[in-house]
Amino acid sequence: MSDGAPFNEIRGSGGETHQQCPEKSSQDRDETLTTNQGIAISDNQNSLKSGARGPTLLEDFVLREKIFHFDHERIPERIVHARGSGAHGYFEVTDNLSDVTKADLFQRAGEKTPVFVRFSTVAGGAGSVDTPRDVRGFAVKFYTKEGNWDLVGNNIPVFFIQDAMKFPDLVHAVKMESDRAYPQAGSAHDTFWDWASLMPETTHMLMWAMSDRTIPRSLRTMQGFGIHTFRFVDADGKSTFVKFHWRPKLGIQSTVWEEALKLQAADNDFHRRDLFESIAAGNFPEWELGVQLFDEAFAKSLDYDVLDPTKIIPEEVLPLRKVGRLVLDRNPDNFFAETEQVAYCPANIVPGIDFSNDPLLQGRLFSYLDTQKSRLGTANFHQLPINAPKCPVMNFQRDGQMQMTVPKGRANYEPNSLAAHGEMGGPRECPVTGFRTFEGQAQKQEQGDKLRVRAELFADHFSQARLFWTSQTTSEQAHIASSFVFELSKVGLDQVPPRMVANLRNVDEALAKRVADGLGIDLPKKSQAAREPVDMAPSPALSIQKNMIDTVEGRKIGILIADGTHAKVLKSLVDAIKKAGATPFIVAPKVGKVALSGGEPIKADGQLAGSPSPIFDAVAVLLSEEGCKMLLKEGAAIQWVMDAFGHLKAIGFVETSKPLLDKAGIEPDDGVVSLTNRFIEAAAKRYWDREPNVRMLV
Ligand code: HDE
Repeated sequence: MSDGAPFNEIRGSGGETHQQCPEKSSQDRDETLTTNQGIAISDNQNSLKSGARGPTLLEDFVLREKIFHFDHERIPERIVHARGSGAHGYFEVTDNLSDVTKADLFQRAGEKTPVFVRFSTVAGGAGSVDTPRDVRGFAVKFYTKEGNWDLVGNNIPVFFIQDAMKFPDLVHAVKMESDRAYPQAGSAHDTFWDWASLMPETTHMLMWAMSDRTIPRSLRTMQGFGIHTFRFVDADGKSTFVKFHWRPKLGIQSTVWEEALKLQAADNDFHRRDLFESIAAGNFPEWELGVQLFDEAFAKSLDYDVLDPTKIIPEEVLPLRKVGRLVLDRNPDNFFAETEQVAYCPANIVPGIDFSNDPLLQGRLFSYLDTQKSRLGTANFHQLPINAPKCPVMNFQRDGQMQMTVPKGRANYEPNSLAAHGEMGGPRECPVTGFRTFEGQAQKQEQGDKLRVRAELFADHFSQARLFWTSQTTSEQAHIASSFVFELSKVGLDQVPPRMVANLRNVDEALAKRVADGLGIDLPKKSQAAREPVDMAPSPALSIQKNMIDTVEGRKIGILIADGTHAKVLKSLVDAIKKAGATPFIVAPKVGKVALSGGEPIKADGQLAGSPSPIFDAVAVLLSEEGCKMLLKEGAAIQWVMDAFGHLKAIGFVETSKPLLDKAGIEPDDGVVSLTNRFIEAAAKRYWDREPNVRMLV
């Protein structure tokens, strides 16, 4: 049924109920429901029976096919990064990179390459929530003219481990515990901290994980990183090391922990919804791609190893070169076909890009293709529309389950002499344009005996954890210390928190003391560092708060109204919000019809109980004296204002709403403004200074 007309219920002669398409006795073939074999279906309501009350017949191929297909709709979820949200878009080069790479996609400023991006949480299952404390995946598939390049990164520039050998242990430890199957999507439990505290190389990443980086406000306001050192290779075969950085145009924004917790209750799909709605509304999320470029000599000059994925190169030491922008401008047509079936793989690279010897990266090169065969069920998953390159694919690989292509001729081997004798000979390798692994001198030097070891500088586990700590604002440090306390307080194994705090003493004594105090345990003896940490100059680029952009663009502002709210005031606020590039969302105790004073009744966007203030970036309270009086007795309204205040958001109000603010215990500060005033300007910020008045952080 393409016209969406309702079905009529018709009584059959035997009293049986069935439904038919109204009016139409015949219709276009391309509108007709069919089986998978293309057979037109006459009745999609009733199975075939022997008599109206008789048994269903095995003969009913329409029913059997429908149920068979339904039975097999689910596929295995990803072992990690199972919950994700994706979007289509493009990458546009703004600065041609031909001086360092021959990769075709970077050659011409202004040129656009189509992309599909998938963001994900790591630990939770596909049906888990969007806002746990967790690292976020940031995977980009570039459909270049030279084949697919996948930059499969995260929103944190370092990783927990240095060697792929430890990945299954990390994932087993962090995912739900294997006997009890909880927690579903978070690291605050015994096995994760037991393992992490025994693995000092995790310390740098733990600092990031305990910071506000892992509770992003939206997927649109996260940074992304390729993490590993990769190589660019130019047309002459010269190699330059490269690290990739995505920077959100709207700046980084995170939530506060309590807000993230409340968001889980308010909207399990908070990030997915935000991404989808923003794109649908034409507010296209955008990032800038920056690269850090360096050579062997620079790498050797550092106190740490650029092959170690637990290390960054501070931007103040090696600034970013801006090379392009990523814009997401189209939602998937179908979540399963695209977001679920997309298969990223760090081994998908194009000529001009190459790997480094980072032992974590090297292990990843094996894992993704391998897991995708088991997840997608066939070695031919590269033929799915979302995975298929947008350039020709020609080779002699044949057959396999779900083969979608129909190769012609009998040339399925190489070399062959068929072409010379009038038959199709098939494709040939090309030494000029084909991918050649970088063979440089330096690469050759990295050889030696076969050893299960790590390079010497990998042993420094704490210098950069300290660098991260010293680069944060006072408020961010309090968040980190409090997160350690929260997570470790969930650990029931008594040996674990002291072991973790013993490691933290190598990062910063004050941090360790705060965590020990917060947990109410004695300060343990400092753990023995494998290599003594060194002090590094703080890197302001590592702080979220130092780099926030004060703007309401792309944000959502909640407006609480009730019967009696003044129509004119509401309209002027809505207009001002829209003008500033934000989205107004009207909340009322009854959603259907709100009687405004001096205007027509309106329908609200959300009902008060279902639209708590954590889902907004700032709020305004527009109640008449009567409306306010009524809501003074409504816990959800008091909580609405109280949460906005507690989550450090701006609150705009009209004078008649003041009793509600008073009842919610709102104390005046820069972020609490009268609506005649500078509300839009105030809404562009979070009020970190307010925090010590609203919660006890350690
Ligand atoms: Fe992954 N990772 N990973 N990972 N990873 C997967 O591949 C793996 C690592 C990342 O949206 C899996 O198709 C190993 C670092 C993202 O579909 C799997 C190691 C980084 C995604 C896998 C790592 C990532 C994955 C699971 C250590 C940041 C989601 C399903 C050697 C640079 C991609 C799949 C998507 C997914 C293995 C470490 C990012 C099992 C073995 C470091 C964003 O193959």
